[in-house]
Amino acid sequence: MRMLVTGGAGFIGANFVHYTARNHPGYEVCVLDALTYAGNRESLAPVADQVRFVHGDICDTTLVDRLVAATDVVVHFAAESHVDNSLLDPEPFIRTNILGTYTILEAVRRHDKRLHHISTDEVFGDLALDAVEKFTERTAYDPSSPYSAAKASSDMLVRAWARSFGVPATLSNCANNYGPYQHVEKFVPRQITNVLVGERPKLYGAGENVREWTHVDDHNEAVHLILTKGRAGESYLIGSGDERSNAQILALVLDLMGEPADAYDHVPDRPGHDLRYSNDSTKIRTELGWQPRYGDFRAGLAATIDWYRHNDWWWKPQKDATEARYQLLGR
Ligand code: NAD
Ligand code: TDX
Repeated sequence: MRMLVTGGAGFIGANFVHYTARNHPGYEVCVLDALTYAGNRESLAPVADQVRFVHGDICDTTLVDRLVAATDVVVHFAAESHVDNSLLDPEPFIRTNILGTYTILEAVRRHDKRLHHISTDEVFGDLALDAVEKFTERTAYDPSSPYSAAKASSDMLVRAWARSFGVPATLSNCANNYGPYQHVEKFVPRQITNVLVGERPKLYGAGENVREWTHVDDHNEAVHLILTKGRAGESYLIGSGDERSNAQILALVLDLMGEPADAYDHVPDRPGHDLRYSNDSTKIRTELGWQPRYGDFRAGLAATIDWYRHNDWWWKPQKDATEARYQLLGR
């Protein structure tokens, strides 16, 4: 199996490449990544001798065409992924998430290749805190931010190319991920690394917003199942079922790191802040037999804290620039 992984130097993509090298050592993996501020080649260092790395842009039609022609399957992670950045400057989100996905789709159409497109539960908008219903594969798209609108657009393109051109594509919409190699701009690593550098963690608004936390390896195991057993043209929602408010997560981080429970700051809320995400993942559980292995969130979070504690060489170079961006946003 030859596999082209876009965005393989990012958080989930790099963990996917590690997972693939561990569990499918016979696969030939090629990573295509533009190494934006979010990409880090060091994340692939442990598997460098098993992976071919191409430094390039998914909007580069000629390059993408050549790489897609030489693969069996494309797993498409590359994206601009951070909501707060999309509020500061939406342009790269439109370019990479929409035009980049279009470029991939045209290449897989020309060469008749299998595509799996990685998406997010944010395309569905949000739920009330007390809502009984969850997102399902049939929930209407209702994105809130430039990030989620651009991801929703990319999903729509994938669906259209599958239906109109018969492109053998699948999609997945996963809930919030946590684990090693996540950029320090994201909620969990930002708070852990703030504690590690002696800064106070930052909670948006009252901290009542709820996310469904899924370990990155559980996400990537689901992606592998979809690649081998998923049905072309279908979408699959992925989520652990473990919902927690931001305030609860922060309390756990502080507790696990031996900090007082009130050792954090409230900062102004994110405009348009989605209240709650919650995925009904019955379809992937029943059709493909997926179930999360990281059932104990506290243990998974403790291991993640441990990883950041022991790998400051990986995240320290990004910390100051990240906090400078947050200063511009007042958060
Ligand atoms: P990330 O920001 O950590 O990594 C994105 C990677 O894409 C980086 O390596 C970056 O260099 C690369 N990239 C960006 N623009 C590119 C371009 N034009 N050409 C080539 N490479 C480019 O993101 P992540 O958190 O790993 O997310 C990966 C995917 O998973 C995204 O599609 C995201 O929407 C989706 N997703 C993320 C989460 C989450 O919790 N992080 C949850 C659900 C879905
Ligand atoms: O410092 C912070 N304080 C805070 O309270 C940060 C960075 C975030 N937050 C809040 C905002 C959210 O309610 O924490 C929650 C999680 O924030 P993010 O890590 O920015 O994630 P989110 O906006 O939920 O989006 C994530 O999950 C879905 C990923 O970044 C997306 O790529 C994915 O699609």
